[in-house]
This record gives sequence, structure tokens and C-alpha cells, in this order.
Amino acid sequence: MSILKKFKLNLVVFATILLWFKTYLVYKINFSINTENIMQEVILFLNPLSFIMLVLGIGIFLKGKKRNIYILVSSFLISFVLYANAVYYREFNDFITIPLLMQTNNLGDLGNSIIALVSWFDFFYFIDLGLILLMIKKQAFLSNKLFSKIEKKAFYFITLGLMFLNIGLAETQRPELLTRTFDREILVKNIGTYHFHIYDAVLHTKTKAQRAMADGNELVDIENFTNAHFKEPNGELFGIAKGKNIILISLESLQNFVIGETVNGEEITPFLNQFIKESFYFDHFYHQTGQGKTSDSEFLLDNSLYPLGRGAVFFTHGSNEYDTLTKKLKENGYFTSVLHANNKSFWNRDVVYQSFGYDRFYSLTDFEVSPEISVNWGMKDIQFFEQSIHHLKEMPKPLYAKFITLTNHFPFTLDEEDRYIDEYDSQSGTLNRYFPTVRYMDEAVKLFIEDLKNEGLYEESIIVMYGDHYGISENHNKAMGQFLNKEITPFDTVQLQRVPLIIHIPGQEGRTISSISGQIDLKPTILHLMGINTKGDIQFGTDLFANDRDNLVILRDGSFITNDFVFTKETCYDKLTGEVISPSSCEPYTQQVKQELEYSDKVIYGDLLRFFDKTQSQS
Ligand code: GP9
Ligand code: MN
Repeated sequence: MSILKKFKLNLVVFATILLWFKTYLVYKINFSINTENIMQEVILFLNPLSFIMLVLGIGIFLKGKKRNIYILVSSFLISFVLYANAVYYREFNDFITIPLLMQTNNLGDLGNSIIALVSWFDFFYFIDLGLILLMIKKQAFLSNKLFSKIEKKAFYFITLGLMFLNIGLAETQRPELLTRTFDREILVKNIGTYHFHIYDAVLHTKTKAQRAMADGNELVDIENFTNAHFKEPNGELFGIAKGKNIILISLESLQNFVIGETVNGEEITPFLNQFIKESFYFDHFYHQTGQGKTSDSEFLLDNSLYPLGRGAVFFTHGSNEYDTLTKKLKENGYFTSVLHANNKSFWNRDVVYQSFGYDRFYSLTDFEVSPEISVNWGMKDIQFFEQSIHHLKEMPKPLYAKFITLTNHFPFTLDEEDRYIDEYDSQSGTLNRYFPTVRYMDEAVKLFIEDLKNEGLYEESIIVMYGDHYGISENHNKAMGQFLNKEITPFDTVQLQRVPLIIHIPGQEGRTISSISGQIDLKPTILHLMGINTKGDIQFGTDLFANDRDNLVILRDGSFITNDFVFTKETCYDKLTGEVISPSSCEPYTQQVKQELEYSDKVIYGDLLRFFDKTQSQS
């Protein structure tokens, strides 16, 4: 007992440890954060500590009553943030962000549900404050010894060290964590809930400042530019699919080089190879995504704007005003939806789909998912399509439904029973596994089309399918070279950014179109097929069926492709031979490329479409 009496604790250290352990407990109990290995668990355990030390640590510079009040107030504020997230998470399975708090209608909804969400035992979230109070009152275990200068320095040295250790470890688990701005859960898992709020605040301030400084006059030049590049729709095809349903399938990581190809003597995409013959097939169609991957391709589709060069626009500018494909279809009587068997907050989709005007997002909770029908990132494509048919049948018609597949995603793992062809044999496991997962996706699409036919939906719909982005990165050039039987140069890398685009229109004969095009062209193309004109829209794509298209496709990294040239990594190539040629051949395009990307970025950073007067531009 006498030993215990001698044992005295510093209040700052005591409060820090309590808050740290409490946060970890909330991670484990409230936020269903799963860790996949010991390292992730270590990161999760460590990540609240440096922030708490940074804030509560100020207490070591204070004395007596002031210190006690400071520790109590700061512990309370941090606990409150944690608690607010825990309450929000109960209903929404997500973390609070600033844009969310700013959305007043969201707040209204929140207000109503808060009462339903809190419960009497929530005082447990603040139990450490009780312990701190008790300690202050009793004074028995409280040490009033002040930190020496050296100790203070050591305290903050350790805090900073922990912060860097956390970021370093997180980076090994998730390269480009902060620049690729992944799912909020992944961010919280790696940098912790408190750092996440700081990160969110920085992102928000930056975005707000750019937006605040923008004004409507900036639109004039941009409108002139996009209007000058507008191409009149093809008279024969304009409105050819008017009133039909639109079934759009985003094919995960599907690149063009597998189409019509074989591996170990077996076709990789037997169904698509057939389907192409009855459809418009664009074999020189490029993805134009950046770090936002699938979400960037969705952004291109809906807006005909380029995604951003850094970060994912779905995260950074998800709540902007947009003039989307979806909104236009909705205005024309369509029921608009997205089907994707993943968490609704992934890629900030729940927020973005609202800005884009989708009526309904069928996400993970709308599907019955079990481990048996899951692989890799989640629900298997075959079951995803199977269950989607029920949703499709129930939707009001005409419908526009976007399906996002998932199985053919890196690292391309597959269950034995779903392997229709053998793996390839090269030094890259990734490329080897890619072929069977592509083959699986091909099967899933085949079964889906059969289901559409059985349900009588096939003849009533146009079907648009495209690859969202590359699946095999440049890291696998050697193996890719072995498969393609050539050495992969930067020129080939650009050519490998081609993804298939297939548009099936009932009653139309199949045709392969080899003019160059990109995802940015999807919006005007689809709308014109439906008989909806896009003249006057701020868009950087053009109708793929227009007769006098400009022949220029711009990739997000500034590389570009024309009929005759490919420009990438500061080098101009002859498109036909792949030979390096004089930069002067590519020069005439460089200005337009720069201008176009800059204008598109400006629209997003300035949220300029809020100033866009459609009625005026259409007249
Ligand atoms: C996940 C899916 C894949 O929901 O969209 O995302 P990706 O990593 O391809 O961007
Ligand atoms: Mn993807």
C-alpha cells in the first residue's frame, strides 16, 4: 500500500494513455475496421497516439489549475469528435467530413436521427474524463512535478517521431495513401481518425479557397473553346435509340490487348469477341483516367470533363455543381441508377452520385453477399449480375443503369471453380493471373446478356460497355513484352491504354470503328444516340459518330494521340511505326492539349458550372 501511495502519475501522461486506449477500443468496437495483418494492426493501434500527444502535450507547459482545466477541456473535445463519429457511424457506416457538415439538408436528416442514435450507455465514451476528474480531486496519485526542459523536448521529439513512423508504416501498406485519397475507412485505418479530420480540413480549405476566388467570367473563354470544338451529330444515328433503356457496364481493368487474343491456345474473351460482331466496336478508344481510377472513368462518362491530375476528383470536388449525362437523362424521363456491390462510401460515391443526379445507388447492402460468392475485392461478378436482374426488373422504365464490375481487379485472384482458362506463364504473377480473371468477367457478361434476353430487356435497351482503365501497369513491361512478343517502349505503353468500347443498338449491324477516341467522348455520344442534343454544353468530348471529328485524344498525364503521332514522356513518335521522330511533328497540338486540360481543371477547381446559364447557352 505504501508503495502504491508513492506512485504518482503525471496528469498529461495519464490522460493521454486513457484517450489513446479509448480511441483504439472505439476503432475495434464501433468502427468495424478490419486489419489484414499484424502490421496493419500495429498501425491502427499507434495512429491516434501522436495526435493526442501533440494536443494534450501542451499541458506540460502549464501548471496546477490551468493544466487541469486544459487537460479536461481538450480531452473532452477530442472525445467528443470521437463520439460524434461513433454515433454517425452507427447509421451511416462512414466518418464525418466537413462537406458533410456543410450540407444543410444532410444536417437536417442527421438532427432527426441523432436522437434515435444516441443511447444512455454512451456515457462510457466519456468515462476517462470521470477518471481524470477523480484524480484531480483526490490528488493522491497526481504528480505535480513539472517537466524539465529536456523532458519537454523529448516529449515532442517522441511525438514527431511517432507521427513519421505512422506515416512511413502506412505508406508501406498503402503507397500513395494521401495523394490517391482512397476510401475514408482506409485513411482512418492508416492515419487515424484525428489526423483524418486534419487532412479533411486541409483538403477542404484548399478547395474552398480556389472556389471562392473563381467567378463566372472565367467561363466565357471556356465556353468559346468548347463551342468551337462542338461537332454536329451524325444525322443517321441521332436519336436512333430514343426511348430505349441504357444498360452501361464498366468492365474493371479491361484493356484492349486481350480482345480477339488467345492464351495457351484458348480465347481470353470468347463472348465479347462474338458480341463485338453485332455491335459498334471502337478499337482505338483510350481510357483517360488519373489517380482516381474507376471513379475517374465514371467522372469522364458523366461530365465529359477530364479528371484531375492529382488525387481523385470524386473526393476533392465531389459536391461541385455538375451538368451530367445522368441529369440530362433524368430530365428526359429516365430512371437513373448505379449498381455496384461495394461500400457506398467507397470513392465517396454516395456523395458524388447525389451531385451527379442519380436516382438510386444499389450498393453493398442491396445485395446478398456471403464469403462463398466473394473473391478478391468482394462480390463475384456472376452473382452480382444475377442479383442485379431483380433490381433491373423493378426499376421504372425507361431506365439508365450503370453496372460496375469488380472481380477483374488487381491482384486478380480467383477461386478454382471460376477458372475457365489457365494462367499465363511469365515472371509476372499479376499478368499471369490477369487472363483467367478477364475470362471470368467475359463469362459473367455473357450470362448477364442471356438474362437480359430472357427477361425481354435486351431488345428494349442499348448496351454500352467499356474498360475503366488499365489493369497491367508498366511494372510488368517485361512480361507484357513476352506476351506481345515485342519490347515495350513508352509508345507501346500509350497504345496499351486502349480499352474496349462496345455499343450495342438493337437493329444495328456490327461495325468496327478504328478512329481514335476516349472516355471523354461517351457523354455526347450516348446523349446524341438518345436524341438529346448537347450543343452549348461545356464538354471536352465529341460524338464518336460525328462525321468531322478532330483527331486528338488527350490522356490525363498530358500524353496525346493523333491520327499520325503519339506524344508521351516529352517524345514524339510516328503512330504507324512507333519510331521516334522530330518533336516538330507533335508541336502543333501541344498548345491545344495544354489549353484543354487547363480549362477542364479550371471548371472543376472553380466549381464554374454553378455560373453556367444553360438557357442562355442553348438559345
Ligand atoms: C471499387 C472499384 C475499384 O469499388 O471501383 O476501384 P479502382 O481501384 O479500380 O479504382
Ligand atoms: Mn477500376
